Amino acid sequence: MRKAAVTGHPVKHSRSPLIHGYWLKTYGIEGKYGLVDVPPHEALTFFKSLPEHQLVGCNVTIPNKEIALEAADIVDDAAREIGAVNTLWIDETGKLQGSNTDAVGFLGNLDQAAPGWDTRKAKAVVLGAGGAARAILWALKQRNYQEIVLINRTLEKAEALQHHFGKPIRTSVWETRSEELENCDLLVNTTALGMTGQRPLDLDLDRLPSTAVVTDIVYTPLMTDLLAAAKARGNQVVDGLGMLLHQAVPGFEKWFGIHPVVTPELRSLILKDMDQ
Ligand code: SKM
Repeated sequence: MRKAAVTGHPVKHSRSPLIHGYWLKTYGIEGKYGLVDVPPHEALTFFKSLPEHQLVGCNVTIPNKEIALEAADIVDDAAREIGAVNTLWIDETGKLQGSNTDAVGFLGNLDQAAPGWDTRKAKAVVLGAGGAARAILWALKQRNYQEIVLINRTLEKAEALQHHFGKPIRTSVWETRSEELENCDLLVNTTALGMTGQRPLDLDLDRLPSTAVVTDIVYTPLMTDLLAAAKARGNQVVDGLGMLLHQAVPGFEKWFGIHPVVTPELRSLILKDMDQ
């Protein structure tokens, strides 16, 4: 019986067991997907000894993604350039491989929820320069956005990412966030502002073109203030839950051998769990 798990610290809030459990059942696979709390000081040893924990691989969530990058014997371009690993698996030769599927999850979500979202790609505005922003910047570069404006409250953090990822990223100070929405085709919030328990994201959408797509990587609540305000003025909006569902796809395929589909039924299952 093949077993995988989500690892993090804390981790009990994770919906990954529900997602993978749904696919195991849907495809009739006799596998298991659990949840293991791994504190950062134990993470390197844990990742390097997955077989001893009867695991063929695992998802890695906060705060261990950089440690997982260090633990892996082989990492793909996405993980190396993003600087974080969220999916680990043991390959046929016994080596530990690592990937970052958050970027793929971000793109998969938009492709499914807003087909054609990247037809116009003159300008994307990304709010926030934390860990999550790295995967988003990498993803948008993959789709050849002409200009990506990175805005963060601490400009130095944005500048460090701009330096790391290079063109076509340009930084701008937090005070310009509403002005920068002029001619914007895609607006992405990667900050925690607007999340349950956090302050709201204070953003004036007046200059945002009505054709712009707006997405938030936060999914609690599903309809953040940003998405509600954008929707009310006619913009197409995409919530963050789909990113979580789509980032899970490559891991499941590596561990259990089937490329699973993100279905409306799976989404409903997670939404039902979130209501409880
Ligand atoms: O990158 C993902 C991770 O693979 C799983 C996860 C979760 O279970 O909450 C969240 C993200 O960090």
